[in-house]
Amino acid sequence: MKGALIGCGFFAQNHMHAWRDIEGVDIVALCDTDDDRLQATAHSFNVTRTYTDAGDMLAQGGFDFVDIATTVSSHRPLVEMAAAAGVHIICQKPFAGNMADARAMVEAAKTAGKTLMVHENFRWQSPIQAALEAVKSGAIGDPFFCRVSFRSGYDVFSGQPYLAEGKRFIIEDLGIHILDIARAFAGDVKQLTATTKRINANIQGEDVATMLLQHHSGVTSVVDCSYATKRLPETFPQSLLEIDGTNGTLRLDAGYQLTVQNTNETRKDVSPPLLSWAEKPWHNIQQSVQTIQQHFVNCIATGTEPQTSGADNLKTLALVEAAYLSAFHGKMIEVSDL
Ligand code: NAD
Ligand code: 89V
Repeated sequence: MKGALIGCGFFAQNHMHAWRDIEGVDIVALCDTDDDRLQATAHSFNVTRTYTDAGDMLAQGGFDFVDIATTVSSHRPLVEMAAAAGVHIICQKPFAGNMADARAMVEAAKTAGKTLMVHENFRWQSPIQAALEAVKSGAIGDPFFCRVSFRSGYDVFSGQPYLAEGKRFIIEDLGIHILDIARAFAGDVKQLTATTKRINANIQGEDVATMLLQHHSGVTSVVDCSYATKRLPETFPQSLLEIDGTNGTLRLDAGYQLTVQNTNETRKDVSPPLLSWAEKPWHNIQQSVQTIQQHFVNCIATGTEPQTSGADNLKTLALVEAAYLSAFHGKMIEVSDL
């Protein structure tokens, strides 16, 4: 399978390492509007076809899919162009800045008959997958309460300076992952209430968000995120879990420690492996990049819908919109209204 990457920035380097390790995939072309980044990535990964214009690259073709690793404002035009060119698409999160753009992208891929997957990788992290497996096996009975928590003081702005500049920050960038994890455990959401705060005076958006979700399944979830939490040991980028079920409890604690209590107690270290190209503390995220990209390839090969498809991601994105609306208006939001 041949692929092309659009956007050769900070996070795309992880995509490229992961593609290199996925059997049967060859990235044959790269595109970035910034020629320095483009050439540096082409040199690192030995790719000869380089473009500063995605339209030119798509017009020349010669690949089965594009991997869009740009920031959100370019996603809709790039996805629509790729769909019109008749290639499969994997696109980074946040999928879109609003629901209308997201729906248009899903429609474009559907019309083209091509797979569109969102690179929503947090649910693919191996510690989260281990917890999902335990819950799905019935180890704690039927869940009725779920907390997904991400609290950190890590300086994300040095690697991703744009995160300090947008009016929206933590819900759109990070909360989106944490909300998606809540969906993976408890299903789709009926109602959502949120509060937000900005603690860091040097950024434009909110860096603390606390969300209360009522799922259609009857589960209540608390999803809380903060980049203003100065605590040692620093847990970036771990998502911690507390899930209570009718027959027991599951906890994913700091340091990737998974505990399941029912009639017995089992404790497991579910630390992610450190891939050869990865570095701590990002290794958890980096491994999930490899897993999600492998999932994309498998889905194309078997003609199946990816778990985190564009259509599926509309439901995660709706929670982001609901959270901002709820925090702004100070009221509970019916998610189906979005
Ligand atoms: P970045 O700014 O470092 O890189 C983006 C690159 O895209 C830049 O080099 C830019 O020149 C290029 N670009 C922008 N528009 C383009 C266009 N129309 N055509 C070609 N190139 C274009 O950003 P980043 O930190 O690498 O983030 C990229 C995306 O990845 C963001 O959406 C971010 O939210 C996401 N991200 C995801 C994770 C995760 O774990 N899933 C982690 C970090 C970042
Ligand atoms: O995963 C992300 O989207 C990143 C980070 C973990 C820093 O929030 O932007």
